Amino acid sequence: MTETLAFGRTPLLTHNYMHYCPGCTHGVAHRLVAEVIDEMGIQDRTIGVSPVGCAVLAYNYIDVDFIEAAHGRAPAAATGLRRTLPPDRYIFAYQGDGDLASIGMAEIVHAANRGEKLTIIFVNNAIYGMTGGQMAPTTLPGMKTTTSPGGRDVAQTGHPIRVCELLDTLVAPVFIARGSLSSAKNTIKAKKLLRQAFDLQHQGFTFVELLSTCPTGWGLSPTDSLAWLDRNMLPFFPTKTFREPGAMPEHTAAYHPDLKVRD
Ligand SMILES: Cc1ncc(C[n+]2csc(CCOP(=O)(O)OP(=O)(O)O)c2C)c(N)n1
Ligand code: SF4
Repeated sequence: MTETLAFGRTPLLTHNYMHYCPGCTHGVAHRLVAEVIDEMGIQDRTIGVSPVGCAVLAYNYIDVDFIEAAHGRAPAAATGLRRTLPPDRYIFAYQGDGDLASIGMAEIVHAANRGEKLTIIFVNNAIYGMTGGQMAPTTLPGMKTTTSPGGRDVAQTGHPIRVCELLDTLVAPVFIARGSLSSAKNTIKAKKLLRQAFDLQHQGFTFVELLSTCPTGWGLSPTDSLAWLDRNMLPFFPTKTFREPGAMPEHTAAYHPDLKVRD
C-alpha cells in the first residue's frame, strides 16, 4: 500500500516548540508567513522585524534573519532596514494590535504615509495577550478584559480603531487588506493576501491585517474562540481588500500626488 503525505512541516518553520497557548492563531499566522517566503524562494533575502507582544519570539520559529524592535517601533526599524540594505531584500514586520495600534500608532501611520516598501503583518486579537489580557485599541464595545471588567465603555475609552480603514485614507499605500484566521477556508484566503503583499512590496507600502484568536485572554476554548471571532469581530472588522494597485479609492485619487506648489 502506498502512503501519500497529505500535510507536512513547512520547511521555513524551525523545529523549536512554539510557546503560544493552545488554539492561539499566532502559530497559524507564522506558518502562512513561512509558506509564502518559502514559495517565493526568498528566504536568503528576507528580514523580519518582531514586535513586543506574544510574538516577541517570532525569530525562533520562522527561519529567516530577524531583528527585534522596541515596543511599537517595528515599522521604524523596518524603515531603517529598507533604506540601508540592497533594494532586492524583502522586509516584513509582524505586530500585534497593542504593539501596532496603541504604543506604535505613530510609527505605522507615518511609515504608511511615506510609502515605505515594506510588508506589515498586523495580528489583531482585540486584546493585549502577552501582558494578561488588557484592553487594546481594537477591543470591541462591551468586551470584557482585565482592564474593562464591566465591558469596554466606548463613552469613556472610545470605539475600536479600524486600522485598515484608517490607513486607507492615505495616498501612498499600494496594498491594504484584512483577512481572518477563523477557519481553514479563511486561512487559505488570508495566505493569498500575504502573498499579494509580498509580491507588491517592492512597489510600496503593503499591509495585511489578520483577525486572530487569543483563547487565554478571551477566557474561551480554542474552538469557542474561532466562533467568537466570527460572531463578534467580523461585524466590526470586515474582511476585504481595501487598496490594490490601479484601484485607488476616490478619496485618494482626488488628491493628485504630483501636484506641487508652483511659484
Ligand atoms: C514601553 C513598553 N510599554 C508597555 C509594555 C508592556 N507590553 C508588552 S506587550 C504589550 C501589548 C501586547 O499586546 P499585542 O501587541 O496586542 O500582542 P499580543 O500579545 O496580543 O499578541 C504591552 C502593553 C512594554 N513591554 N514596553
Ligand atoms: S496570551 Fe493570547 S495571544 Fe498570547 S499566546 Fe496566549 S492565546 Fe496567543
